[in-house]
Amino acid sequence: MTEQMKIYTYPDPVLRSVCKPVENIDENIQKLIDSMAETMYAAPGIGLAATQVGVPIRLLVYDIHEEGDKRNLSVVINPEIVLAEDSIVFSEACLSVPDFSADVVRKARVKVKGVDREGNPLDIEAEDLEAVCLQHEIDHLNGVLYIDHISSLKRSLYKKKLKKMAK
Ligand code: GNR
Ligand code: NI
Repeated sequence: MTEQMKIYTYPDPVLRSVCKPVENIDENIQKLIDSMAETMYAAPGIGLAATQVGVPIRLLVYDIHEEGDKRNLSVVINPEIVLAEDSIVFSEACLSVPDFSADVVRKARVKVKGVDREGNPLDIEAEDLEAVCLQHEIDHLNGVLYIDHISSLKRSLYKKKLKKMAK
């Protein structure tokens, strides 16, 4: 049985955690992966980092296919970007930064190493949306949000919007 988890939102300090590597892929990690997947699909979102559900460890899940029968969960434990090339501008959103989106400059292609949920080594070559998603999620594991990559003017617009919504 799995349960959905709470997604922490900006400016919660947990989102600024620099996450620790996963050392043992045990039963608790398997449960966490299942709960994160359920939380991501329910949101709905195309990716989720453990930080966002308040667990500061280097684990992310993603699935860039939005259509039902194409969906295929990817799990990356201890991800590392080993190659990144060319630039892409992508309009990003984040489950932890509600009611906002903005263009971010990212790498268009990345190679990411890590391990899967069985502990097998992973070597992912990604481009476009998948590359953007991986960079966005790996940023989360380092306590970085996409709004850190936008202009301070746009960021202050978002902060104003949050204040208004809180009233
Ligand atoms: O669901 C999400 N969509 C998205 C769109 C553009 C760029 C990045 C993302 S990731 C986001 C889910 C999320 O917040 N993951 O951390
Ligand atoms: Ni996000």
